[in-house]
Amino acid sequence: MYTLYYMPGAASFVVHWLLIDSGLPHEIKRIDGEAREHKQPAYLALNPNGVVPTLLVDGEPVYESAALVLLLAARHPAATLAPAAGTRAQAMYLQWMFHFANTLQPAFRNWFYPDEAAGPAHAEVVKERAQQIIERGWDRLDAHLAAHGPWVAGTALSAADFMAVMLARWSRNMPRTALEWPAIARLVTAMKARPSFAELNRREGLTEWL
Ligand SMILES: N[C@@H](CCC(=O)N[C@@H](CS)C(=O)NCC(=O)O)C(=O)O
Repeated sequence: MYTLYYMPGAASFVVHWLLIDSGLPHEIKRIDGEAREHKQPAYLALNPNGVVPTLLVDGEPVYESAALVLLLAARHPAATLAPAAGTRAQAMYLQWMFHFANTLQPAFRNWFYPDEAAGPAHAEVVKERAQQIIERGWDRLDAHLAAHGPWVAGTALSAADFMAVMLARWSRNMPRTALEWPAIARLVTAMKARPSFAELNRREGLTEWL
């Protein structure tokens, strides 16, 4: 049994999606962002960074969404969401998961929290730079999918596809959404067709980008 601490549509989205898609027993606990519950001592004891997601794994808290994606895929091989060790598919899977986590996610953080990096006086320039990094990320992902896809790890679906779609979703109100890139749009369409996607949105109470 897993327990996921989440906020609707946040970085917890991909973890929640994998739990549903793989049919893993879990419960969810919604964090009240407005009340800043994620900055209160009870939550900070689970995740000292004060962000979501946190997942209780065998009763112990684990955080960082990308780590949780890799962890769930590794712990549940029957779901076949992690390519076999030593394969080219595994190399692509790990490369893109780390690229998502190290480059795209921090850029989205800057886009959504532009005051954080250098204070409110520099928010506009931070956002501008974040947009450039994100769009360059879509260029690269799109080219990769067109050449090696249709999935992030090549010819088979993996947990990295769920991560890619969460990030694409975050771009929905940006000047250029990820759906402007054709190979990414095809991936998103295929992933959205999974019944788990509708169920996830229903459970998180999300009505946009369905
Ligand atoms: N690297 C972290 C980032 C998590 C993160 O930034 N979560 C955001 C939502 S997407 C959050 O909790 N924001 C609330 C806040 O920072 O106050 C992860 O991937 O788990």
